[in-house]
Amino acid sequence: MAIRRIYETPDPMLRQTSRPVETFDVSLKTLVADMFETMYAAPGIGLAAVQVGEPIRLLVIDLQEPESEAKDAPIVRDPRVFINPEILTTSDNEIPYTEGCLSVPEQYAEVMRPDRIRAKWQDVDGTMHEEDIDGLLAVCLQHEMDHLNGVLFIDHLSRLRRDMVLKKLAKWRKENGLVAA
Ligand code: GNR
Ligand code: NI
Repeated sequence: MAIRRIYETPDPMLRQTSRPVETFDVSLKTLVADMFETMYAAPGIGLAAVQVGEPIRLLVIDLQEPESEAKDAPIVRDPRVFINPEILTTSDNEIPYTEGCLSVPEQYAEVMRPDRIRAKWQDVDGTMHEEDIDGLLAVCLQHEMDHLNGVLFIDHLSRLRRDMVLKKLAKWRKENGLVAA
């Protein structure tokens, strides 16, 4: 297992359209394991393969919710793999959620998305699944599926709000010594 480098905006890697996964072999399973390790280390709740430089239609999600409301409740891991995912239907009702992205580090903004989707996808063995999805999983799956199409959450914002986020990102990178002054 290995932690992979996460590509960040404006790297053109993130703007590619990822290609379908055709071979469900052992190298795919290695990539999935690396993606979980990278996502947990970041930490994040989702990661698309293109974010680690593999433009294929694969994403992982783990909402990692606490077991109870109690402070210090153990985190329950629920790793989920989505390969060649497709959205079959979306609800008419859109809700706001404050999103972040490991490829737009430390920046957050409210995005509107349908609150329920019906999706189908394959798992690491190539088996098909179909499910109704809502809540945070629906938000995260739509965010990750955008990555497969070269779309970032900031693309859903008005030009003004997007420019504000990018300006704050540049400031954050400067303050953290991530770009030349
Ligand atoms: O870790 C992440 N948190 C998050 C919060 C709200 C909506 C979407 C996300 S996904 C993000 C990790 C990431 O960048 N996935 O592509
Ligand atoms: Ni993201």
